[in-house]
Amino acid sequence: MKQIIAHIDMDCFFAAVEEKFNPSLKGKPLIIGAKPGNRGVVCTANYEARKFGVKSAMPIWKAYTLCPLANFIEPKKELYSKESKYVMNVLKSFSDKMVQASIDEAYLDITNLVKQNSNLVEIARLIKKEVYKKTKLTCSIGIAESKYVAKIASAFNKPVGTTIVENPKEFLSSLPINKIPGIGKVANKKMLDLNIKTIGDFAKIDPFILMDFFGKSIIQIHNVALGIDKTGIYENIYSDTKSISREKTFNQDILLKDCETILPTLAKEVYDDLGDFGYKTISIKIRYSNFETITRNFSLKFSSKNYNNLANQCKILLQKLDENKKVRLFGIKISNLSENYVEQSNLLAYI
Ligand code: TTP
Ligand code: MG
Repeated sequence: MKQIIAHIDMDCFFAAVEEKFNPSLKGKPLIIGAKPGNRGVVCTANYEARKFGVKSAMPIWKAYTLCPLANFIEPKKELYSKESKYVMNVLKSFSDKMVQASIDEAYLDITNLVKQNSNLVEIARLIKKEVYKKTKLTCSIGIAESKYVAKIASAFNKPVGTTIVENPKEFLSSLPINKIPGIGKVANKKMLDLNIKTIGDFAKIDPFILMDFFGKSIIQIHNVALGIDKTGIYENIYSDTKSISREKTFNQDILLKDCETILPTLAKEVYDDLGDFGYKTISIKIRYSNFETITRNFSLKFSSKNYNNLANQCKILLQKLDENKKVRLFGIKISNLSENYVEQSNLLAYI
């Protein structure tokens, strides 16, 4: 039997958790992020605030301009992580093949479940009902034979939506090209330069032409567009391109040497998102008070999954810069991620 994968993504997760613990916030625009008047960005907004054009990662001053009457709440990461664990536990109860992909999303291989109940709408309804019963939070679900198509599908009909994809090529064809996971800002711009606007446009292009522009890794992404991708929940076609990052904009510029104080917290947030991956490349980003922005990278010989390694390498990268310069933003990124990581210290032990 062919594999069936469900991608579950919580609806406006941080905002929904806030509403759960304070129901008086419901029904009105709610923005989680920095407080207006401070520097920083929107983490997320509830669906009422999104009607005003408020989006994740938007500067908070812009969100305030669009929706000044919204409630603004600073994020409570520990609370959201705790709620995330409850959600993931519910999802695990449906299938022992489950991979958490971020704080609010997971892939479930439901092939075995489908053997008992072939009604996919019913399965999705049961999952949503159980998540809500145990957490009082809602989610959206996409179901397909490929994890990437399932992910695109879960975002198709939000909130509380279910999208089942039987014909992936047809389903994807009219969607904008940047809906394919892995097509970020840079690739999207290149695609538009090539007059590729939709996933359907992309599917029609000869893969050999695409390789000239995007390299070999584009072939698997092209297979998603063609509707022939069958990537399972434990596989990853994006390990080269995937990265995890966090950055912090300071209310007042700080000295570069003071970035070391917040480094452990930022590194921990990045590390906590790593899930089953190991990282190879560590980068720091610094924006000085004059907006000059620099990045510095370091690549390990082997993948690591070690927090101290990450924090130490960031510190070393920071210490190479001019410690007396004023800094507006500090960011940490890990990339070159792989699921089959081997801890460097273990390898050395064998040599
Ligand atoms: P998402 O699942 O991307 O967004 P969401 O759950 O808020 O909304 P949707 O209904 O569209 O799924 O991200 C999950 C959480 O991650 C989100 O609630 C807040 C956090 N987040 C950030 O802090 N910064 C970001 O730029 C994004 C995209 C998310
Ligand atoms: Mg979500």
